[in-house]
Amino acid sequence: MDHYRHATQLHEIDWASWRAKDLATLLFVVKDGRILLIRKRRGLGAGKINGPGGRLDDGETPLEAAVREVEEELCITPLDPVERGQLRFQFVGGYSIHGFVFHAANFRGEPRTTDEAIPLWTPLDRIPYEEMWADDRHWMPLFLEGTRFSGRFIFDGDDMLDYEIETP
Ligand code: 6U4
Repeated sequence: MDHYRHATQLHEIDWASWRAKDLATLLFVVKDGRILLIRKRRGLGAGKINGPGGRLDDGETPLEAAVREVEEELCITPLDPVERGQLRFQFVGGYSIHGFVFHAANFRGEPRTTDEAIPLWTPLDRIPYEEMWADDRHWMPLFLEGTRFSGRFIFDGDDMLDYEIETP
């Protein structure tokens, strides 16, 4: 749906009826004072640092997709992931994506580099926001303190034009 392809501000969108073109996941393992980030090697945001994740396959729940994407990208299995937030992105041009953000305190296996990602264990006070999507610096602190969040964003390519983040 390209209905909002010209929107540059959140108020131009009827968020009650807004539906994203794609559903996607992000999953962050946080353990021993470090967060497991990746250098993403392909897909949307290739070259950026982010969490492992990707688009849902047909019939998958966000939780199932979140676990599968971590297994595919890093060769580990996250244990007992919990959803902590949702991110709604409208891009200028019409693309849109609704992301579900999961937290896991543990995992099985050893993170490995794959075709899709390079694992980066990162101290919590050294998160490289300048190499991440522009929205991340606004919700990651909430995520790390355990506060649930819901964010809406308008992007033009890599540029974030408008945003709002709500907490319960
Ligand atoms: P393809 O290329 O479709 O095989 P797939 O793994 O399905 O790859 P991918 O990795 O392109 O999809 O999925 C998009 C990923 O990018 C999801 O993990 C969500 C993430 N993402 C997209 N926009 C983002 C943004 N503005 N901020 C952010 N993550 C974003 O933190």
